[in-house]
Amino acid sequence: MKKLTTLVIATSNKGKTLEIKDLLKGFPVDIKNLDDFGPIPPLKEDGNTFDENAYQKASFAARILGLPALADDSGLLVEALGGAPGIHSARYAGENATDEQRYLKLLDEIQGESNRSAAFECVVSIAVPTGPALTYEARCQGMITESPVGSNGFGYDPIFFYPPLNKTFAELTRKEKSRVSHRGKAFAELKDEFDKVLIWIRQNMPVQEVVHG
Ligand code: ITT
Repeated sequence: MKKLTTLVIATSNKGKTLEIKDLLKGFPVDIKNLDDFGPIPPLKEDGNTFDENAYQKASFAARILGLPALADDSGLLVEALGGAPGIHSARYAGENATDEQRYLKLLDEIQGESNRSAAFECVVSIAVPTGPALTYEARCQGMITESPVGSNGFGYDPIFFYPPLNKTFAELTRKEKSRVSHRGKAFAELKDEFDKVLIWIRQNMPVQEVVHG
């Protein structure tokens, strides 16, 4: 039987993990979570761009685990807030805040604002332990609602209205969201060239030393 390439999903966000697993369903990779490896140090994430953060998370996990790793750095850019929370989306309401606390804070910040334009951005990085990485990125344009609507999805989904479907992301099924979302679009590019990605991973993985005892 052909051995599958292992790919570690380097995220501790449960909502993201569910979407990524669905997006990669049927592709010839053996998907592992960080939980499959017991405790590892927290992923470092102190870059100035989504790109830098996605690469930091993927390469850190790849180096520590000795396996190819995929990380996703994403966030919400609100026009009326000059692009905030952007790369600070996860920590917008403090370190241990809940998704609800984050989106309520955002609604509070833009209360009364007529410009509700916003975009989700997503950068996906696939890294190998030796350093090189592949990058995919995409955006999804929408509007911030006046109040939360819907209970699907995660993060800022209840306040992100997607005009083409006349619904918030939290009113869409996972499949519907992935068809149009920032993450769905970034993964569509990745999946389009998945054969090449697998070859790239195999060529860039360090050769394992076989020790005969
Ligand atoms: P990892 O770094 O462990 O992957 P994280 O939650 O810290 O998880 P990010 O640094 O990428 O992830 O922060 C993204 C923030 O934006 C976080 O608050 C998410 O909940 C939110 N977010 C990302 N993608 C989203 C989506 O598709 N829908 C709604 N909110 C999203």
